[in-house]
Amino acid sequence: MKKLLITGFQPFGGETVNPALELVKQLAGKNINGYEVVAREIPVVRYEALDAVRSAVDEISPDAVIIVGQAGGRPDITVERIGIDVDDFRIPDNKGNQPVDEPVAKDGPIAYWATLPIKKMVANMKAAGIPASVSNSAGTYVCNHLLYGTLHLLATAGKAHIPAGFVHIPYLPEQMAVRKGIESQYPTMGVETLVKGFTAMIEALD
Ligand code: PCA
Repeated sequence: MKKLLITGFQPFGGETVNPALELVKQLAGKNINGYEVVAREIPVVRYEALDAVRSAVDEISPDAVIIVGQAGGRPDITVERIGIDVDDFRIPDNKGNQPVDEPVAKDGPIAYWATLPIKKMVANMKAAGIPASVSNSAGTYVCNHLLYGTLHLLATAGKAHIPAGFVHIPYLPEQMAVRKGIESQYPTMGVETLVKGFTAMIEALD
């Protein structure tokens, strides 16, 4: 059976949960569209995140890679189109790194397109009744770092044929329930809805 590596980030920025990690735990071990889903937890730390993906790719030899992160404030599931060669962290990562306008890879190209079928993934989710869209920026924090870094890693390892990319997801309802005032007013999506969306999304893979 083919293998899908799906990764979820640890909590960051003062949160005690990351919806990405909660989601990938639910998907771990499932068989969807002929793929065995293999889940891994990723630290929100510059380069350590990339080391974790590199080891997982070496260990699992996946046929596709989907990296998942939280995009607090976004209302739907967003499939990222592009990763760019810059680290410009508005808040420090979980080890205190806060690069300003530094490259992810010094001699890398300025950007990589995600190699997943992003339009089909979005269409499948919408057909399943789950709000989803293409996003044209994964930001300049650890998520973009890992998206760009993974695509660069695959390209330079002769593995560019492995479809890979990044999906951002909203906050969980539980995260808003513990906040007060205006900070509790962000859009949320529950984990059951996320699982339904990702199941439809994975059906879009070849
Ligand atoms: N979201 C952050 C990093 C980890 C995560 O889940 C981001 O969007 O960069």
